[in-house]
Amino acid sequence: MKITSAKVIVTCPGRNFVTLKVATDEGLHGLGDATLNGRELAVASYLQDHVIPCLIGRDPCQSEDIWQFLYRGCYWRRGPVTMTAISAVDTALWDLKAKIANMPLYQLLGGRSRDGVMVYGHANGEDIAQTVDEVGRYLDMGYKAVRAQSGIPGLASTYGVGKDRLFYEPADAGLPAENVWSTEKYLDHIPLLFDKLRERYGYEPHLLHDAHHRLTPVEAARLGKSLEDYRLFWLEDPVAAENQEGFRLIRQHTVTPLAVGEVFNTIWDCKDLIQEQLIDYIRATVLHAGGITHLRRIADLAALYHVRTGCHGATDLSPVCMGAALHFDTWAPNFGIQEYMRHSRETDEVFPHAYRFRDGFLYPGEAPGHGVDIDEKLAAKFPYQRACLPVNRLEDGTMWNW
Ligand code: CS2
Ligand code: MG
Repeated sequence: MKITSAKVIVTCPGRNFVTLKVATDEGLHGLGDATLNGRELAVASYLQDHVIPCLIGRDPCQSEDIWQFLYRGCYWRRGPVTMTAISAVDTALWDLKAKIANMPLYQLLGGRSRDGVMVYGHANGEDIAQTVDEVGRYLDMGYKAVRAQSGIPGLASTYGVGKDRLFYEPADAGLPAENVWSTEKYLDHIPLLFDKLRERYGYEPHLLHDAHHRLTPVEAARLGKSLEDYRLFWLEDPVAAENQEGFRLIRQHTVTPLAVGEVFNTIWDCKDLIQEQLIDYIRATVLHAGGITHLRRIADLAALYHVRTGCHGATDLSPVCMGAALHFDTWAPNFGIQEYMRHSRETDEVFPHAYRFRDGFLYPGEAPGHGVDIDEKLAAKFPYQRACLPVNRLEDGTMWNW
């Protein structure tokens, strides 16, 4: 079998998605998500101009060798653009291989390790009262785990709080919107939110929170400590993870579990965090960390150190990524939880999929491959629209992490 063509499909059914479709001489095709929020066309160009020409004529079943060719064979390794492109190729090849085997992808990975994939939803509100109600809405839908994000008094906007309650979309402007941030206001507010949440819903639901890289290690340590009584499932991205020594300091001060890694591209980004047991959950994804081939290596390393998986699953990861992630999650022995931000109706229509939500769990379905396809005619009706993530400034104007 040979790869005869590969094409990049860019579509914007409410938000931009980049999809790679790899076809063979035997009439089968495989799909991979190649979406990098706010940098979509950079990946599309990397695929079109540099990667696809190298794929034509190769045996699609040699997914490992193709991965090594694109990673090891490339002098300029790693980085989000390159690794997203490699992920797309790898996901498409695993999809193809499972279709050739006529099996759902999880079977090729080692079969089912669990019945369903526990997911967490993203509840948000302008203030504590609204956020508490929104968490209730998710619990009513059957969710066992909910991430709670609330507006902060005195700040016009913050990460996680959108215009629409059920669909959170941060890339909402043609040029980056400028937000204003105050760590002091945030640190005073968040414990009050979780106090109210536990008061209303008790200790059974899993509650999570995303600090979105905005704290310094000592501030994160303080937040983790002040949330201990509310028993979070995890505190996500407490600090920007470039300087990973910071996690040692956080760890020395708090037993609140830590999750990190949605912006990681390779095992090298998390190797030390995992080996030193500085985190509890690794959030790397099929989409941004080298596809199924590489994410498996990360998960296997993590398993040795009691670190579980908690893949990123925001709306900017397409249903193609979600489908592949659910097969990975169904297999991974050290699976922890899967993020699930719902896609809009238009997105779900462009990407018909086999996965289904029921009572707080997602199920990948039994279709051969990862079970997600693309309706190209419909996709063509939604042309690309430039959209950027916001940036953050402190109250005095200093640039900060968004
Ligand atoms: C996030 C995302 O879902 C998450 O945990 O941190 O909302 C993130 O901001 C976006 O995926 C950025 O593209
Ligand atoms: Mg996050």
